[in-house]
Amino acid sequence: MTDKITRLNTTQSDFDNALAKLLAWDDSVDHQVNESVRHILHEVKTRGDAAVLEFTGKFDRLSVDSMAELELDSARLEQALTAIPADQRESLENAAARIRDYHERQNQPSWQYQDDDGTVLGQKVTPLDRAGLYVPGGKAAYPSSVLMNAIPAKVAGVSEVVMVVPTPDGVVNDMVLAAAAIAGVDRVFTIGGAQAVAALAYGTESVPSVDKIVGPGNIFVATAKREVFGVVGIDMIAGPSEILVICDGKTDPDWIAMDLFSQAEHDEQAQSILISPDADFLDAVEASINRLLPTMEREEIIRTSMTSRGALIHVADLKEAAEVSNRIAPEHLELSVEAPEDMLGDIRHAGAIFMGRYTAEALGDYCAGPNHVLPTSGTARFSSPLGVYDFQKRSSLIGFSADGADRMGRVASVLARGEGLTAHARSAEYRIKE
Ligand code: HSO
Ligand code: ZN
Repeated sequence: MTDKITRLNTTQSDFDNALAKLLAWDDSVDHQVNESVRHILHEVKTRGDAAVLEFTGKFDRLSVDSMAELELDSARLEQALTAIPADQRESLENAAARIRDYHERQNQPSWQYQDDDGTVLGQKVTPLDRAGLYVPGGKAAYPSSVLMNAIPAKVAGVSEVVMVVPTPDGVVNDMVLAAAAIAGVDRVFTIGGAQAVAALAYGTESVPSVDKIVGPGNIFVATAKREVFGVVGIDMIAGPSEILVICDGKTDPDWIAMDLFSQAEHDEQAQSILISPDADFLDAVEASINRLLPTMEREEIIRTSMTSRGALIHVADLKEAAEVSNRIAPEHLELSVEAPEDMLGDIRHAGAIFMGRYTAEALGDYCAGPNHVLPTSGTARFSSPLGVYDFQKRSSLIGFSADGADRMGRVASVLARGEGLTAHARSAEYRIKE
């Protein structure tokens, strides 16, 4: 490695600053991107299919006469299932079954309870009618992400999942289509970019408008999602992948090096950090990194990520490791230690926690069962993995008995008059007994 990986030690006097600098993440808005996205949104909103076709011709070099040519029917999805190698199909099916099982446990029932006077209060859970799933084209087209986004929607009870996936130059990824078939995606359009987000948000003659748009995408897609938020719901704006490994120094250093690489290979801006109380172990992992890096297919991406955003951090003990980890609030946290359960109480902010030496984060990316769409860039401080609850909403239920209306009508009346809202007060008072 020409550039070295950053080394930090919690005893160094400028540790706080050094850590803040390491985590700093530039997500400043690019005005040029903003402007072109706004233009695309406006065009699709006002001109529908015609605009989508034009932008698809321009950006994906796909010139077709009608949107019908950009929709793939279920026969095409079934064909993809038979086109991919059998082991890929089996693994997708195996992963899908585990993801489904896990997410089924997230389903929360509606509930009601009754006051003594017969008043009923409760919460009714309803799935969204329609969800839109954005799937990137090209090198970031992950079939696993199709499963992770579409299965929770289906488990939640969403009636129609509409997937969009760009196919630049007409190149279709059969594994993505096979994943869509397995996950139960209802409709697929081969469109992408801001124009696809606009079509899902506003609807066109051919593309139905959805209630929420989920799924990752490039800067144009992310900007478009931000812009249409409010017209539709969105999941989150995902930043680059992150992994934080806390190791007691007793795991094979090669395993840890590869775990760090596993997220670094996603993106030059991905962030892989190792924290350990064992300085010799940090040296050993660094040696593994240097030895293994030239063997990696994505060597250059990993090198850039590891040297620009990666770090090896020496701490006093595992307690301090947990404190530093909470400040980072990583997307993925591996507890590669003897007794991970003992550390759990100290861990407060992490998208997903991987417990023990055998739990490679990569298993979570594909087939453990929990979702791999997780909060990044420190947002695990206040948000959660994508789940069934993201595809449902809750309505409050309120049903007063005559006695309840009498009792609470008096309270409402006083408060309404205090706010100067007489119609509210009288509406409550009509139902008060003489
Ligand atoms: N680690 C990514 C998800 C993914 N990994 C997809 C492999 N394929 C989310 O941070
Ligand atoms: Zn990954």
